[in-house]
Amino acid sequence: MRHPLIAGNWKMHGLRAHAQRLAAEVASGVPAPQAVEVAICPPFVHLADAAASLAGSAVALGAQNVAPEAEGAHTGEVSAAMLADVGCRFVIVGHSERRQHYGDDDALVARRFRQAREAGLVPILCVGETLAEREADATATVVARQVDAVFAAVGANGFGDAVIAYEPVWAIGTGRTATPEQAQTVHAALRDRLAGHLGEAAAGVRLLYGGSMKPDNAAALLSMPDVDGGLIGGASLKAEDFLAICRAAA
Ligand code: 3PY
Repeated sequence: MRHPLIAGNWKMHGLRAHAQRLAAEVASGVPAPQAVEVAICPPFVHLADAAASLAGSAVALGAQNVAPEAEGAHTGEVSAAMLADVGCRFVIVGHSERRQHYGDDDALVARRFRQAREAGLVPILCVGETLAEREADATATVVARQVDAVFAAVGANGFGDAVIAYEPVWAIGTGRTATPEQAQTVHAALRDRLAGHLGEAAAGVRLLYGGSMKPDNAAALLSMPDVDGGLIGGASLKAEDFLAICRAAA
């Protein structure tokens, strides 16, 4: 039985007061932790404030990215150890916005993943195809390549309790959402691919759907057998919407 996970990806939104308030509202409204695990991923500068607002609650903290190196002369980067030190449990790696706009290729994403694991963080590895790739019938090949790159870097033992988020690029920030059946097809393909690397342990890996999950489509997506939660963009910025999705997963 996989424990559902709902993680909010706040992206680059909100100032300090908003982050403090939103984290506190989420903390006070979450369903029982046995029913669903909930995490929020604020921008780096808000992590310490969010950690304070979440203190004593069951909501976990995550970051949106991590440096591919452990430490050193890397101006502007934030290390995995720093994230763990500020209270993070999760970190998103390879979000499509980073792959598309900041040069995060498969090799770089794998290095970020490795740093996260070495610091004891749980990576949320994002994979997904562009519209052109979907139309060329290449979805399964693309997500398999993105997953394989991580296993090539860390091996089966290095995967640990990492989570995978399937985020079709054509559904990110566009308001378009994969249908529950489209999501299930890709999640099942992902689980098969994971089985090639992990054997039976693939059945325990949590596969999140990301890409415009909202209160009105969450229940249908989460009803699919291989959809174990969600990575939530815009709808994670309003406590009411985010908590409605958490309840749908509980
Ligand atoms: C979205 O829902 O737009 C996301 O990118 C979630 O990470």
